[in-house]
Amino acid sequence: MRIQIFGAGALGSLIGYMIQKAGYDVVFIARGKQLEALKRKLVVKGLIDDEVNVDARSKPVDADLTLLTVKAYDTEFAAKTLAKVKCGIVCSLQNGIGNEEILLKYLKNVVGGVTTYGANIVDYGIVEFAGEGQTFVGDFDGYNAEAVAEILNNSKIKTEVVKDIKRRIWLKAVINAAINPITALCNVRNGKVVEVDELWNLAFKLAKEGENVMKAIGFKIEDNEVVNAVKDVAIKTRNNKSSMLQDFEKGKRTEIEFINGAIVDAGKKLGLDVSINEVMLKLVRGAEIARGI
Ligand code: KPL
Repeated sequence: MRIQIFGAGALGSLIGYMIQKAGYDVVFIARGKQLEALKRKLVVKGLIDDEVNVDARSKPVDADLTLLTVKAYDTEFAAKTLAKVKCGIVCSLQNGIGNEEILLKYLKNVVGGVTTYGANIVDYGIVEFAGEGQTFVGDFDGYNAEAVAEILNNSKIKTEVVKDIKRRIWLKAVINAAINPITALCNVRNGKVVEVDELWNLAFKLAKEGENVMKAIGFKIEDNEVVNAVKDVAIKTRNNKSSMLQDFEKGKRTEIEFINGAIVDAGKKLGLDVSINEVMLKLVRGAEIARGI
């Protein structure tokens, strides 16, 4: 069985490593300096210390399962590229809202996923395994989530099949919307979002706006579930630099439009107040545009 990782960055490389270690045939799709480094070897640090040779390529191949780990703004390009090969089941393990819907425009057998695995790129070809997380998958098109979960669980990536994957994708995005832009704009690690009153006040409002949008869409949300989840994630990942802060530091484009931007779009359509999310969207996107990104 051949498994392809489309977007072998931090998370993709770590997941690919674990699947390869479990004995599957894995192909890593990457580009630029990351691809060149992976062609030499993949180094894993942190919770695991290891180095392996991997099959790294620039273009996708025929596979039984494709795990998609590209940034949300690359999903459309990835989907079009994958449509040219027999990419098998396609499971998104990305951040942000709307990835699966984009995939469905071009591909069949789409599985949605969310993961809280912690992975950071130390340097090209070197990934830090920062924290073991939980992974949830659920079907969007067809009935393949069980097969995906089996492969991931066989690879020691703890995965559960759920019926409410859309809700979980939204919840993760709302949590990211409350933590990531604050950490990026203030240049702080996740813990500061709860430790500094001024920042928590803002995160709380961001979470409440996201919660209102989720409720209006029809997702089942307990009172304070979102706010408590934001607090919990910020505390558990207190020493992490959020993905948005890491992108910001590297001068790379962030996923703000697929996180706060998606909440703003949905909230406005529903006639809800999403003004704080909109401020975050404009500040982060504005900073990117000002830097020519
Ligand atoms: O998902 C994350 C991210 O950085 O994108 C959190 C959970 C905030 C961890 O850093």
